[in-house]
Amino acid sequence: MEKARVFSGIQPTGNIHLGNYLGAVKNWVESQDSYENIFCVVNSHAITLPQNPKILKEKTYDLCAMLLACGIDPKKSTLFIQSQIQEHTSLAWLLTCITPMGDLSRMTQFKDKSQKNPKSIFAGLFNYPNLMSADILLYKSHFVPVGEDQKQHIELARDTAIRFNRDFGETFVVPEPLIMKEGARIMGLDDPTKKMSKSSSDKPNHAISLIDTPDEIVKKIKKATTDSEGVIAFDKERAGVFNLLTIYQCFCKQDEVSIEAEFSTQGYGVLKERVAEAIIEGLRPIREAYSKLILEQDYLHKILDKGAQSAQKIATTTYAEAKAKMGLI
Ligand code: AQP
Repeated sequence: MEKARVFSGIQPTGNIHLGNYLGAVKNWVESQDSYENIFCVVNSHAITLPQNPKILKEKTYDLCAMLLACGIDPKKSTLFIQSQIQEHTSLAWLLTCITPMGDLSRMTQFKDKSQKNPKSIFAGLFNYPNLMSADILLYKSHFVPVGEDQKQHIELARDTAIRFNRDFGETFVVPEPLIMKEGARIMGLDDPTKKMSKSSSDKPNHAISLIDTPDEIVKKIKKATTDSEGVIAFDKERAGVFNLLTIYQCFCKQDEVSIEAEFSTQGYGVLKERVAEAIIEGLRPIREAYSKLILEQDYLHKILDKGAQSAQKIATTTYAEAKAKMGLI
């Protein structure tokens, strides 16, 4: 029986952090045997906000190496760079022409990012969800493993697929999000009411990067915001402690009851020590693999070329089908 197809992407903006890993990439790695997998470094999404071209190029390759270090296995998964397959932007245009402006203006990520960058609100940022729909629909993907913040965009991709199929004939698979129960929304350590985000990297204690050293991890976790209650429980109302416990749970894979029992007689000092230890041990193999892979540029380029070739075959066929259905010559 053919396996269902999974597609997901990650932007090469800033350093990949614990939220990206626990909310998305870890899920990609762990489910590689269950699906046909296509993973993409979405650099065309990155330019919806201003980027330094030289740094963007470097970060794109760094992120590819990091995904391999996290455990993306090129024998089981296709890994490629979005801008190498032109059909992503071509299909995005077709989808832009059937997406109501009202739907795009409801996207919370557009509202958040335009508020954060009031001087750089470009049309690309507004149209970002159509490029994301194109990424997913181009590969006729059944599932899209993402963090909770991307749920709204996947709903839009579903609506777009349904609209296209209705108006032009059955073409796209209507995709479904795959969102983890734990880790779907890791919050900022400095402000646990806001999601951990690459674009807040100017705040030194906001996020843990996958390449942080053990000392840096200990320091950041020590400074993480908690509260004055002193009770260690999975209580969503107490966002700081809840966030630390969630991170711990993602690494130790125990249920909430046993974790609460483990800490029932402990204070926040011990909680922070154990959370830091769990992160350091969980990220150690990734950091070690990354430090080797980043030196093997030929190997990296070979994998990316092979990935782009596989992706191109599917992209060419789907785009030709969609284009013809819309009457484009
Ligand atoms: N805090 C988070 N918790 C859980 N999952 C998260 N993801 C992002 N932040 C968290 C998931 O990571 C995947 C890749 O994200 P992305 O880089 O493509 O886009 P993003 O959501 O814009 O990531 P950032 O880190 O928050 O960057 P900026 O600062 O640009 O907004 C996605 O599956 C996402 O859900």
